[in-house]
Amino acid sequence: MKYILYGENGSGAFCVEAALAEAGAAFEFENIDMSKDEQRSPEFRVLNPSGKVPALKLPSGEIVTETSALLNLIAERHPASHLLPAPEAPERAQALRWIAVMASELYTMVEIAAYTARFVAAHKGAAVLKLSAKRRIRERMAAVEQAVAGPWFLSRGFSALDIYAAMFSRWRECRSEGWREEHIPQLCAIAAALAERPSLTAIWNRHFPNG
Ligand SMILES: N[C@@H](CCC(=O)N[C@@H](CS)C(=O)NCC(=O)O)C(=O)O
Repeated sequence: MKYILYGENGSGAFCVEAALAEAGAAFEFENIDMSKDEQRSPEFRVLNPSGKVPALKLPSGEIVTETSALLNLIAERHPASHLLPAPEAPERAQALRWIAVMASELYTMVEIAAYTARFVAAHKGAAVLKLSAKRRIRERMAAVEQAVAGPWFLSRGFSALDIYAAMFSRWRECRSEGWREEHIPQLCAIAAALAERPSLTAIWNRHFPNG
């Protein structure tokens, strides 16, 4: 029995696919074309009423959404992968903390930056809101950078936090004018290390062909 991951290359589906690959889990990737708004179609909303990717169908047939929940779930169901520190292990609390920060403080802001018209009509300052959201994303990414132990996010080594944080660092909001090289160099180094990781190279290149 396989997992089925619904998503698109370059989207939040990356972190779930990377976690599944690290866990050695069998899965299929089902493309949801966001350029055609397929994530908001009635068919897809049966899987995720929020109209967003990723969604994961578990081998049991149950659907789970939300990247933070999915990273936790995959780590829990595949403990040998050590994607997260075990309960009671050092750094467990900080791992949960920073996953929650990225899911709640960063990811929600990405929707405002990417789909500003959902929040304010164009003539009511959409450009200003977009810029403010982008600025907040960058401030928050810089705070995430400060939490990185180096060379990986956690001092114990590679974890799901590297996958999650590196994904945000590749998105449009962090991409211009050499900003990320200057302000989030440790996250850039983590992204480069993920691209070199044998279990992730092909997945990384498919999702982030421009690095
Ligand atoms: N809270 C969700 C956010 C998911 C999300 O915003 N996904 C984006 C793609 S990266 C999406 O589907 N956007 C399309 C839309 O909002 O219409 C999660 O953590 O999974």
